[in-house]
Amino acid sequence: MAATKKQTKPFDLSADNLQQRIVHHLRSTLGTHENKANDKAWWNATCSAINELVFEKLTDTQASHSKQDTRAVNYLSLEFLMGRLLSNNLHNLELFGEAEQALKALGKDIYQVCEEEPDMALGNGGLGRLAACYIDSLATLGYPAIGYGIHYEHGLFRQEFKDGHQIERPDSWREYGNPWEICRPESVQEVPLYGYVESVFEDDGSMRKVWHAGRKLKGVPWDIPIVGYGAKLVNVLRLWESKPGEAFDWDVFNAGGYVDAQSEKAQAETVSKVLYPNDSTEQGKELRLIQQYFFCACSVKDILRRFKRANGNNWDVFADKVAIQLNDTHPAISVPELMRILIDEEGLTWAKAWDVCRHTFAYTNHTLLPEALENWSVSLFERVLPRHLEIIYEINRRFLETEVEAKWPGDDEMKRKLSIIKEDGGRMVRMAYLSVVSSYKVNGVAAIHTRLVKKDLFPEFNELYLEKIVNVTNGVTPRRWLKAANPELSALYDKTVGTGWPTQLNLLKDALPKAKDKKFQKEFMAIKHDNKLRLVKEIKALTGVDVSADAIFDIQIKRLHEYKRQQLNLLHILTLYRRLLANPELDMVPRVFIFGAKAAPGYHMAKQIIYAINKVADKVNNDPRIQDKLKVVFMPNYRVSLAEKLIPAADVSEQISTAGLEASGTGNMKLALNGALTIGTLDGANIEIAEEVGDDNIFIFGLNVDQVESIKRQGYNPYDYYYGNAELKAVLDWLDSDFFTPGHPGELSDIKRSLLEWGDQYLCLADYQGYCDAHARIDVAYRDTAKWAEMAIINSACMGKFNSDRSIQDYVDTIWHLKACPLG
Ligand code: GPU
Repeated sequence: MAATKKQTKPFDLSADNLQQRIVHHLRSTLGTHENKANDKAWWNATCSAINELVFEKLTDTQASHSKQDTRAVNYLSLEFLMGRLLSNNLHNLELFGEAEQALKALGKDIYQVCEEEPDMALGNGGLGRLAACYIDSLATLGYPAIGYGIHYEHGLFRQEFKDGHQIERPDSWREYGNPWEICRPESVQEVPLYGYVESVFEDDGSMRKVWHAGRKLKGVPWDIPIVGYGAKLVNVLRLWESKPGEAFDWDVFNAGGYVDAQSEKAQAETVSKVLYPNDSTEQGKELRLIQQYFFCACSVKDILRRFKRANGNNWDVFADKVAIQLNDTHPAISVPELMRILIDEEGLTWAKAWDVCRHTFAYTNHTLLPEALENWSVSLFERVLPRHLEIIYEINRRFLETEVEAKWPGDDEMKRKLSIIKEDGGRMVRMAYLSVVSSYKVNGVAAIHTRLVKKDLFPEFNELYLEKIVNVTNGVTPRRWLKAANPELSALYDKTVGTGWPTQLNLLKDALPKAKDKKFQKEFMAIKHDNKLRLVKEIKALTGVDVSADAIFDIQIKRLHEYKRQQLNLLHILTLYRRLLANPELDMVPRVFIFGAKAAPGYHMAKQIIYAINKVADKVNNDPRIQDKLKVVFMPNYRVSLAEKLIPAADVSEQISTAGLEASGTGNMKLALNGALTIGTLDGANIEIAEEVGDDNIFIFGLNVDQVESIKRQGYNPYDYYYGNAELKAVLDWLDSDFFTPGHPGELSDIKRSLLEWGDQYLCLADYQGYCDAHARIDVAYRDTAKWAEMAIINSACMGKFNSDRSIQDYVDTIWHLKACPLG
């Protein structure tokens, strides 16, 4: 062998070579030419050039996996919030520099080319983005894994503002095709729905159940290659698109009682048409249940097909080869689906099938909010999935009669309490209970969240199943959220701690001795300033508002939800504004409050809060009296690619949920990693962030979980705070006036009502003063530029724990037990 030199990069490709490949694709794949290609074509050609390399590794990976046949994890999620892929793939292939050079030689700026890519917004928020980080980490660590989800035609809606109101527009991420995906017609699956169940008696006296479907859909798989960092292997994200099934039996269709005016084709394609835009709330809609079942049925069949190809009918080894992770309860129907296939189609006994399931499924819980816990009406289930309902009944019967009875003999109250079928107030299937009973492990997503899952959500299950509930604290991929999003800071870290940090994020700690070093502080803060200058331009372009990079950039970016308390942020902004109007000479460091958030289209109060922030922004930003000390910006259409611009420019990170309600949060990790200081409650992963950075380097305020519990127990009365705090009363009363909505008094009154008359469910008023005080501490701290720089450096350098590679390794060690299989 000639090559003795260790090849460190996945591909030894020069910029010249890449340039030729891009030009080749421009001409032969896209049929255009360098002289006339637009930026979209350049983007497309670059993707195609990269894809060539990716597919090579994808094929190798698949061959190597079939040969090794070790356990793989199947990550089932209704959401994968991927964002853009080009820059990420270039970084993971370690070809970003070469691509930059190649495009430059062709007269193109790589950042501009990357801007052409539409976000793959197949998710709502944290849960979907977590899934995206996790498949990146799985590939990076070389673990065999498949992500399974839905190939939505329309991802999360595009948000526009009209007179301050949120308007939802359809998102069409693949209107002109998508260069990353590969259709796999050879792996199409059929999905039955509706109809009825027949009991068939065999000659030997045994009985078998046959489900006669009323309707059949076809699931068409689209594969997106997932390149891990260093491209040790390429996994796939397999997304199912729904199409009408081949054979269609009208008699059964009518017998099943499902009648609808729309054509069958349109109906079939409706199933994967659009992502439900609710974050942490469930509405019990029929189409949503069908979406869930559709993608579970396709995925389970696909998993079985691969298993059988390697192992035939050797069901004894199924769980040794297959782990299925349920990303929240959304894919929980895959449990009765696997039971159904094993029993009705493969002829296994109940006991054997159940044993297989109980060693295969694991479930991640992402919330304690009661409105997010999925309960499906029994009658809906019966109509859409009659056989699955029977199976759930039987799972429940055996669970109650054996497990619950053994633990709490004769305790009918306990049986009622733990039943998978909720009987009072309309019969419902409790999907969380089904998931806990069927899984071999259940996990929460941050230490405090897991503690509360055990204590408040599933206390009896925790007693019944010792050690089933475990914690895996969330994480984020440092490749996207530092290396790609913040190239300057990445270069500084490369220089300071070496280039190993994108996988070994703990290495950032090696920069800690420099936290007090004046020169390092200057470099660190100069980078922050550059990032802020870039954001200043973006703000101007998107909102028309002028802001100064010398102000504190105070950023709250996340879904709009009352428990996340954007309205508390607003109350504080109003407080500052009032103080400034009373005293324009007030000595305060100029602040820019920046928001990014989408509201679920049917969530009235969330939309009111957006409207209020926009109206306050209009007024504040155009008030010459306050001399630019205060600016408020609501960035429209918050999404992954916008987060990548906002996060590197943040000074302050708002993580202000009511304690006990944010399961983890992941934006908190990304912002701190990029040198923002957190103002936050002792909630979710904030607690673990505080542990990592130390109490002196974070602005904690407000009630903790125990205090929230006790204040609620005593009977919380928001009026006590209203009448007890003159400033608070004044800003709340302000909302009733027409100051912010000239000629329309009362337009913002619902916010006040929700905080007083309607009980202030999320305790904003109780935390108001503490929050204002914490902001005052920030104002003081920011003036000491050296100290602030030191704190920012400490925050960034101490985020090693929140690498999603660590989370994935935790999953592997405590739940999945996988063996890494990197390509040789
Ligand atoms: N989360 Br349930 C969502 O984004 N959507 C959901 O439907 C549910 C939970 C979030 C949690 O709110 C957030 O705290 C957490 O960090 C994230 O999931 C990932 O675990």
